[in-house]
Amino acid sequence: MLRKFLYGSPFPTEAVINDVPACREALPYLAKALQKDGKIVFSCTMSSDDIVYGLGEAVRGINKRGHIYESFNSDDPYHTEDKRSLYGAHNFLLLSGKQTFGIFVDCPAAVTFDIGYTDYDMLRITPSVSDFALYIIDGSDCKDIVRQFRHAIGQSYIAPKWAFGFQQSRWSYYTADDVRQVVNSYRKHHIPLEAVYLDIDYMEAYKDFTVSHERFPDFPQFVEEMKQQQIHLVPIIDAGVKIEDGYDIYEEGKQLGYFCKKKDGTDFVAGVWPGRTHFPDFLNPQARRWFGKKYEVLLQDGIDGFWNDMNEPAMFYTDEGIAETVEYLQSFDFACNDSNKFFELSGKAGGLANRQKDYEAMYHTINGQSICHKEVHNLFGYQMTRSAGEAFDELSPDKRILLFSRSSYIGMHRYGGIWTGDNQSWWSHLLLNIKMMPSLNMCGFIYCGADLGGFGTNCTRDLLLRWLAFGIFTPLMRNHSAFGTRSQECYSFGDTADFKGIIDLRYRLIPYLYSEYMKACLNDEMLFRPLGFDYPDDDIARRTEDQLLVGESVMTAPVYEPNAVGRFVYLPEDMRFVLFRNAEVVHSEILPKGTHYIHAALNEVPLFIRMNHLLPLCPAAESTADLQEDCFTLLPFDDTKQTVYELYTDDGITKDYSRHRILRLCHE
Ligand code: MIG
Repeated sequence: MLRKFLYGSPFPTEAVINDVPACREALPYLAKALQKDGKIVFSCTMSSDDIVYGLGEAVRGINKRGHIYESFNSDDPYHTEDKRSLYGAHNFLLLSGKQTFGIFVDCPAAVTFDIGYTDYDMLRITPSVSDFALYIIDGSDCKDIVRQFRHAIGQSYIAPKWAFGFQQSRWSYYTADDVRQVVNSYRKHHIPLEAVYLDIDYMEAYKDFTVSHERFPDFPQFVEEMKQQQIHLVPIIDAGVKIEDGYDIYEEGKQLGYFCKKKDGTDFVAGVWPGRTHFPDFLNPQARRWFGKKYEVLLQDGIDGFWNDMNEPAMFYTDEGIAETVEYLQSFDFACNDSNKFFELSGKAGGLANRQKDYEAMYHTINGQSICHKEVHNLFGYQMTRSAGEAFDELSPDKRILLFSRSSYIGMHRYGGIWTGDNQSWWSHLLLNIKMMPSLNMCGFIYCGADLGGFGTNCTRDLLLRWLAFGIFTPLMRNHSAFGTRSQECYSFGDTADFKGIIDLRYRLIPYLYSEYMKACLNDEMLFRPLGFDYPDDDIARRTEDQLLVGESVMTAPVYEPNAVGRFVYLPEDMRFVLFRNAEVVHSEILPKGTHYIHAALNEVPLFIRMNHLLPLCPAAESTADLQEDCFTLLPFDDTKQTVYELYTDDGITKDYSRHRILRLCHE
C-alpha cells in the first residue's frame, strides 16, 4: 500500500506517474515537528537491529545508518565517505527491522537525511522547503515494498542489447584516428569491444551538436566505418550552450526564450567547458522539446547512443562570482600576518565553482511563472535526459537509443540510465561501486555502472582486472578515465590475455544478464539485491555488504582488495562455487551454507549459483551481434537434478517488448 501525504503545494516533479490522491489519515511511522528555523522535520526511532536501505547514488554502505546525507545534486569528483551529496537525488528509504516500510520524499529542493548520525537510534528527514509530497509504502517485505514503489514511479528505461557489450571511453579520444587505434588494438588482441565514447573534444569548441571537422572529417562516414566493425560511437552532450553569435542552438534558444534567466529576466550566464554558456530551461516543456529535437543531427549521422554530462548543472564560474573574488582580492591585505586569512584566500578561488549563490540567482520559466532554480535544483539533469528520451520516442520510435546521465532524480529512470560520475582509481571505489548498485536499482536505475578502473588518478593492472571482474555483472560495463591519467585501456597493461578472459566471460553471461535485466525492468524488480532481501531471516546475510545477488540464479562475491589471493564469502544457503579462468570453468563444487575462504587469482572470476537454480552461458564472442544464443552451456546448482531457467529474449533493439520470447532452458 502506497500513501501520499501532501505538504504545501509542491512543484510537480512527475516522479510518480499516477495521480495518487493525498491521504487524509494521520502520518504513520513518522513524527512531524517544526524546527527552530521553521523547517519541517520528520523523525522516527530506529531499533538497534534496523537497517536503512536506499538513497541510490550515495557514499558509504548498503545500510545507510551512521551518516548524514543531503540530496542536492553536486558535481563533486571526490566521493570520499564524509561527503553528503553526489550527482543524484534519490530520496527513497527503506527501513527494515522492527518495522519495515518505505519512505519517498518527493521534493525537488535539498533534503537532509540524518540516518543515525546525530543520534544513532534516530532517523530525521528535513526538507529545505515546505512544499513537497511524502510517500509511505507498506508491504510484506523489502522486495514487495520496492516493487510497489517502482510500480508507482513507472517502468525503467530499457537500453539496447548492444549496450551490454564492453565499452571503452577516455577523456578524450581526440581524433578519428585515436578512435581507430583503440578499436584496432582491441580487435588485434581479440578483446571484445562494442562501443567507444566521444568525450567533449569531439565537438567544435565544446558546442553541443557540433562535430569538429578537423578532428573528425566526414563524421557520418566515420560512424559508418565503425558500424562496419560493429562499434557504436557514443558522444557526450553537456548541459551548457555556448554563447556565440551564429551558433544556431544559442541563437534559437535566446530568441525563443528557452534559456534559464536571472531575476531581471536576462539570460543566466555560467562558465563551463565552452566558456560562457546559457543553460536550456529543461523544466519548461517547450524548451525541453526544443532541445531534445537537437539530438536529431547526430542520430542522422548514424549515432545511436548518448551520455548527458554536467547537468547538476555544474558551473565553473559566473561573472558575479568572479567579481566578488576580484573585489576580495583587491581588498586583501597581503601584508597581514594572519594565517587564517591566507587559508581564506586560497579557499576563495576554489569556491568559484558550483556556488549556492549562483544556484539562487538562476530562474526557470514554467507556464509564464518564474521559479528560483534552488527550489527545483534536483530536477535539472532529470529533465535534460527526459528532453532527449522524449525526443527519441519521436525521432526513433522503433529503435532503442542508449542514453544515460550524470545527474538524476527519481523519475529520470524512465528516460535513461546513469553512470556514477567521477570516481577515482581507488580500491575503496571498487567497493563503493559494489555497494551502490542495489541502492540504485531500488530507485529504478537499472541500466547503470561506474567508470571501471576509476576515472581520476592512475589505475593499475590489478585494480583494473578486479574492477572488470565485478563490472562484468553491471549493465553498463564501461572503462573510462580522466584527462591526464595514464592509459587505462585493457591493452595498456602488458599481457592482454587476462583482460580478454574476463571480458569474454561477460559476453558468455550476456544472455542471462540481459534476461534478468529485462525482467527487472518489466516487472519492477531489482537486478542487484542485497543478501538481506532474499534471506531476511539470516542475520549474517542481512549484514553482508560485499556480496550481491545478481538476478535469480547468481551471487557475486568480488575481490576488492589489493594483493589478495581470494576472500571470505558467506553463503546463506548451499551454493555452487564456480571459478572461471579464460572464460572457462576451472573449478566447480557445491559448498555448504556458512563461511568459506575462496581463492581467486587476478585472472579468475568467482561466482556462486544459488540452490535449485541454473546459470546459462553462451559461447564467447567479440561483439553482441555475434553472440550465439542457441547453444547454451547450462550450469545448474546440482547437476544430478532437473533444473529450469526461463530465459527472456527479444531482438534487443525494438521497443515492442510484447514480442519477446521465453526459452525454457532445462538441465536434466
Ligand atoms: O569537468 O567531459 O563526469 O566523465 O570525462 C569534467 C569531461 C567534465 C565530467 C564527467 C567525465 C567526463 C568529463 N566531465
